[in-house]
Amino acid sequence: MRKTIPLSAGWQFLKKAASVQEAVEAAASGEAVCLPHTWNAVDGQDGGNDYYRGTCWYIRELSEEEAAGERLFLEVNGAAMTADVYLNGKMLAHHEGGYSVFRVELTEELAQKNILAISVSNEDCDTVYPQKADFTFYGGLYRAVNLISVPAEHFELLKDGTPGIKVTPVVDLETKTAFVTVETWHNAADVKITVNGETKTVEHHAEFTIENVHLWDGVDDPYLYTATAKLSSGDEVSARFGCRVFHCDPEKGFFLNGRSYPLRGVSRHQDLKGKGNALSYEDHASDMAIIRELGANTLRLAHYQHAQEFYDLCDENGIVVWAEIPYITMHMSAGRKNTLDQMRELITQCYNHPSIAVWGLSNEITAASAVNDDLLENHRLLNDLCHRMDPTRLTTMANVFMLEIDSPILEIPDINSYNLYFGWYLGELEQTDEFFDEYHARFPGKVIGFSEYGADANPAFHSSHPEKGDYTEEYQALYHEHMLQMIEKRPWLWATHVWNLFDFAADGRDEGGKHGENQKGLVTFDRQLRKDAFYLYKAAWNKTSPFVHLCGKRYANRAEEETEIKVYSNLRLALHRRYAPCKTDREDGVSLPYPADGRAPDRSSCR
Ligand code: GCB
Repeated sequence: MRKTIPLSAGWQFLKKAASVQEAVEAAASGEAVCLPHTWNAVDGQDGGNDYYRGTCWYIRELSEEEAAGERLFLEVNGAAMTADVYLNGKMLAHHEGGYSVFRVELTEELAQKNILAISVSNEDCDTVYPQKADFTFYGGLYRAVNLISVPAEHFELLKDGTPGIKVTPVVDLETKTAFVTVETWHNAADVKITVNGETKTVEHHAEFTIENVHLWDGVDDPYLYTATAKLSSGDEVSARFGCRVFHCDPEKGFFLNGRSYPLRGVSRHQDLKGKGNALSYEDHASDMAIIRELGANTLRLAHYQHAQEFYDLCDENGIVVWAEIPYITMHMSAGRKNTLDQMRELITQCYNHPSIAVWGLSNEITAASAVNDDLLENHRLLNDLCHRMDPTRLTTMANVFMLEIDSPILEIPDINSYNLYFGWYLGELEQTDEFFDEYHARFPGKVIGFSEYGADANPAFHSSHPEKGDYTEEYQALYHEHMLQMIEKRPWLWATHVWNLFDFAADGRDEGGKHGENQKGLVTFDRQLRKDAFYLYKAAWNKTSPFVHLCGKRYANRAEEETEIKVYSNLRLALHRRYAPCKTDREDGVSLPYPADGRAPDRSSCR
């Protein structure tokens, strides 16, 4: 039988670089911490770009009961950014990349008394991504660490953090049939694989046919099947999977299960005010609840591999996902291996998630680097790796606005996307429309999307005359009103992702009345406040929960005689008019919300 023991409590934390011997000796003087943990929860969020980037130690003794089992593995779900694992003073593993799962076998080194010591570093270097980007590179063991004990005959645990089982459903929509291939990796003679009530005993892989298949059909019906694989030793693994087909059309956008399904949503970073990236399952689940409230049907999980439990939530909620590695902003000539390693791990670990539709090769990689041979070659290798490992999904890239639309790099991925900030960092809102129209006219056969757009807003900042760069909630709302219309007129945009659903930590920032935060979120960093623009998208996307939102309720001190009351609603009628403070001529003193000039409400601007 397989047993998984979470190692959350009982760690001693040392915030210093040291040899393993020194660290173990000093452990008692360290700080007692529980996982998940980051050492940058405070200094990574308070501005100044001065958060601790260095090496720290996590030390813990394993109890006799924990160290039992025929074969014992340590599973680390996220160690940012690099980690060395030691058992009883001996180094057993080194891992580079802060966002993927890795495992280490401990069995051979187990003794009477077992001291586990993990050094983790988020120090800057030129080989591991990310190094330059607009978010805090939190350090720590910020996801779960588990012990997994398995019998001698067991499923593979080591190779690239594999789940040991890979499920590939191919769907024929006409006959409503799914052909499901299940591959497994193990050291036993055979394996029993079960899908949809049917069991086959095979060496490693089996094929199944599901008639009258229940599709994984996006937010409306994200149906999941389960494949289970069992060895005679009792070791067992399983994977949920979804049967769906999708494709992109340069003229018509994204299709799910044969019907047009425009992907309209937001991006998400994995951090929270006061907690950094050390999130609990409840934190992930409450983020997902906000995404469902908004009515988004797609998420770009930027800018790195997110937690397995979050991809699970996307599977369960029918959210179509763009998954990516942190190959971002600046190409490093010594970083090629790391991009390939992180992509291999991402695909190995996330392959079974039906929510994932595309693999993102890089983000704004030409922002601080030239399009040279080395960068192109790196992208070709990544693209080929994705196709080799996963012929069922598309590759994509998020390109920076100044990248020429005929750049050779755009030839590499299957489909493309641009991050554009016209109307915020530069230019006018309408330049976004012009940009996409020009692209579409010049390359009518190419699929293009809008991978990032947004404007910062501090919900304490207000104006009756909002302007680009003023950080007001009102400008953010105007910005998004424009973008929403721009998008609605261009159904060929295969996916659009607001940057960002939540404000997030970027310790290098100091602007808009806040230190260390990017405030392009539709929701604040602590998730406590939905900015007005949130309701604009909710009105457009949420078809199930009727609501009316009056904008500007935080704009308390208004100087003008007439004030603007803007309403966002997903009900059929919403008014947008200027009203004067009401004077009443009714006997009962009730004020009626009529316009200042006494005319009947103008319904021409109804959405
Ligand atoms: C971008 C980046 C993203 C930043 C964003 C911004 O293009 O991809 O990481 O946070 O712009 O807000 O400037």
